[in-house]
Amino acid sequence: MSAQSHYATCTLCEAMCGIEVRHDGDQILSIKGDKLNPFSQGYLCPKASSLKDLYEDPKRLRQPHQRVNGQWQPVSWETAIDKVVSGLLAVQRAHGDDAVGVYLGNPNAHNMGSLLYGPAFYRALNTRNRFSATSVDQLPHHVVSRLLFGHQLQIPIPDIDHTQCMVILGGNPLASNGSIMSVANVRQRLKAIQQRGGQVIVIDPKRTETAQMASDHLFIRPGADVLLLLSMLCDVFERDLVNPEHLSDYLPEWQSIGDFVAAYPPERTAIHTGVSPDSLRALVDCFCHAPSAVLYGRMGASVQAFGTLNQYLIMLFNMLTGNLDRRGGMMFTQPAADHLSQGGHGAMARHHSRVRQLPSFAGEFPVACLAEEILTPGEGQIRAMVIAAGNPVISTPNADQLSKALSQLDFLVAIDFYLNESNANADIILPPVSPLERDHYDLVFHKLAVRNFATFSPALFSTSEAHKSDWQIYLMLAEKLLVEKYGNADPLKPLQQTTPSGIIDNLLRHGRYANSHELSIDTLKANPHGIDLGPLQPDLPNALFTESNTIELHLQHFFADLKRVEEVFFDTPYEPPHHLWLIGRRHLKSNNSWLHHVDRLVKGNNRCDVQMHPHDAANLGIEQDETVILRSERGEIRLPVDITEDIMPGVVSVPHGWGHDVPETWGGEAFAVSGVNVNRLTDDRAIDALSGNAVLNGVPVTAHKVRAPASS
Ligand SMILES: Nc1nc2c(c(=O)[nH]1)N[C@H]1C(S)=C(S)[C@@H](COP(=O)(O)OP(=O)(O)OC[C@H]3O[C@@H](n4cnc5c(=O)[nH]c(N)nc54)[C@H](O)[C@@H]3O)O[C@H]1N2
Ligand SMILES: Nc1nc2c(c(=O)[nH]1)N[C@H]1C(S)=C(S)[C@@H](COP(=O)(O)OP(=O)(O)OC[C@H]3O[C@@H](n4cnc5c(=O)[nH]c(N)nc54)[C@H](O)[C@@H]3O)O[C@H]1N2
Ligand code: SF4
Ligand SMILES: [Mo]
Repeated sequence: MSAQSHYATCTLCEAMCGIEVRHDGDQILSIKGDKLNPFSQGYLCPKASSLKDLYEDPKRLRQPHQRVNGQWQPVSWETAIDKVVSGLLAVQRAHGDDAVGVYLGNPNAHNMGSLLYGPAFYRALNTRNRFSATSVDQLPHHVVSRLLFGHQLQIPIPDIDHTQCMVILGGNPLASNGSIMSVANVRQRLKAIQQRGGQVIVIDPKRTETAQMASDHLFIRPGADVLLLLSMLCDVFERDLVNPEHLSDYLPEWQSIGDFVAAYPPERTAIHTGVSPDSLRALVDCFCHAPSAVLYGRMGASVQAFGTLNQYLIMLFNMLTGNLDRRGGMMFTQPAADHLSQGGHGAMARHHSRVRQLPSFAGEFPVACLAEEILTPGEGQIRAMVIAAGNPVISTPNADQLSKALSQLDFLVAIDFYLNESNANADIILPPVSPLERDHYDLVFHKLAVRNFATFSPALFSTSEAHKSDWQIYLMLAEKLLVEKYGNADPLKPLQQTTPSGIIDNLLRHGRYANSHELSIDTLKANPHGIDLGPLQPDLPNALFTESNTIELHLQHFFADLKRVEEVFFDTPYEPPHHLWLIGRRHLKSNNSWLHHVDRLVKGNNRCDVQMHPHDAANLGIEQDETVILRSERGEIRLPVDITEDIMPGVVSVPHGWGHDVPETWGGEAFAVSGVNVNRLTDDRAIDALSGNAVLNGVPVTAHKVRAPASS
């Protein structure tokens, strides 16, 4: 054998970087950025190398295991699938279909096999109790797109490559590499805005990596974005800066928006936001006078008490300034394999959760109510769970309660190649192959990308019959379950006769570039660096899925939440809080909860500590690196402090994804850094009323000094 290059896409985050894997047979020699990939142009972040670690890790599970008397034993696929299906069915037969719950984690979105074949299994399970990481993340974006544009996945994306003014509210793309904005090499693309005379403005309680390179940065008090946005809208009406231009025909009701926001002049909100009226008006001026501009809000703006109203107001602001569906503004994408018409538009409130009566969205309940559905006795109580590619004990609010709940289940199944903090108690674990061992096409992230582009990654390493991809696991589970339930698996015939790549091939051949670029899997295989399909294009009215063929503002529905705004901020006179506000952060070398066992990623400054402003540290008598106790209504954690002027006074920041303290997990090796689970502090009772999304930013906490040495 001699060294060869294989071109693929990194599956670890939303940026879709092209990689060149040098390998000699099944030995990976190096992973570098693919310079010829038109989307990422050679860019890569340090996480890409962990694809090699994942592939090689001898401790990664390669065979199903079942737990017998507390001991894990390898079993055949056949036995494992039989046991999973009989275990789940036993619970459903005794207690009803809803007694089985499902939690789907984030990596499902990066896995076309899970996206295309998972639904068959979950449909066959026929349970209402479905949950996912969506409700600790981007749920507000789906709700807003569902109502305004008629489809939950029709989310417009910042046209970063053409804008002259980009305002980033609660996102840190330099660490996250972008989200709901697939954008490789975001640093370069933000720099390019500035080089062409434009502005990048970051509004964040932290002076983040992104804020440091921005043209301007404004601190904002966590959770107060809704007031900033209301004041921005109030200001554009007051100063007659509203001009929806080409959008007027689609927005029959736009003039009424002024009535709802008139009560929020910047002078009324400044005390809460920490943004002075002058700064706010300067921001509005900069935005409104730019030839094109885009206001983009992410994690920090979405996963907080007013996440949905925030995303709605962001969309209104873009629309009222004429910046939706316009070059350099927020634009709809034109993906090559478009699955929009295939999936649900996003059914709203079809069901309500049993205990708290929270409404479902797109067939899922908010994960903030998962633990109570397991812990509260009664008909419909969840007694068994399937957790697929997720780690909810680390990622969802009130970790201790969920941990307790999962340990009480009668039956727990995991689809994962590692034991993690959530599935360590499972009865059976079904491990799929690692990313480089499966075909890959980004069904979701091409839809959310800043440029139309298509690329296909064939599996680099073929695997034997003994190893299964997620889609094969799902197909086996669905077949067995349908046969057991109904005597045949006939509904699966279309899936049995194809593969995920076959489905993508079909989508490409019937997609909008079928003729112009003769797109198919074969064409993409012949172009291993991917095919550029050009910049985002104005797409109204085609982009609309609404019955009226207009943008439906649902003013009463969204602005009903102003009642809560008044209660939270204005019902009692302002007083400085006696607590600190907890927010989250990401590190370039972390990926949610799941790469902390890879040594090369936890070296250096990737650590789990609490960042605190020097004023707060001085008030509390805390010095650099000392251990601090953070307490909330839900729990407490102890971790070292990092004192920095880069955080707003009154705010503390702790990264999520840590707290690796369960034996045997992640291959069983001791962690160089195990950190603590910040979601022991977050509260399952705190949700965004309009969506049920969890509140993970802007959580009230207190801090105290301890004398014991730091634990991480
Ligand atoms: N406090 C706080 N909490 C947060 C956040 C925050 O900012 N602050 N962020 C939230 C967000 S945005 C998200 S998306 C969630 C993430 O939360 P989750 O989705 O629950 O967790 P992950 O850490 O992504 O879990 C990944 C698991 O999937 C497995 N896995 C990886 N790839 C595959 C695969 O291809 N197939 C299968 N079957 N398994 C795979 C890994 O081994 C790991 O066990 O966390 C949320 N939690
Ligand atoms: N390296 C790395 N990359 C990742 C991930 C990862 O874990 N590691 N996770 C991936 C996932 S699942 C997602 S969803 C994306 C998320 O991608 P981003 O949305 O860019 O998420 P963060 O980097 O957490 O940035 C959120 C920012 O919001 C700020 N913030 C917190 N609270 C508030 C608030 O109340 N108001 C405002 N205005 N700002 C606030 C925080 O200080 C932080 O800078 O990243 C993805 N990419
Ligand atoms: S930014 Fe890093 S993790 Fe994300 S796709 Fe690119 S190389 Fe992979
Ligand atoms: Mo996420």
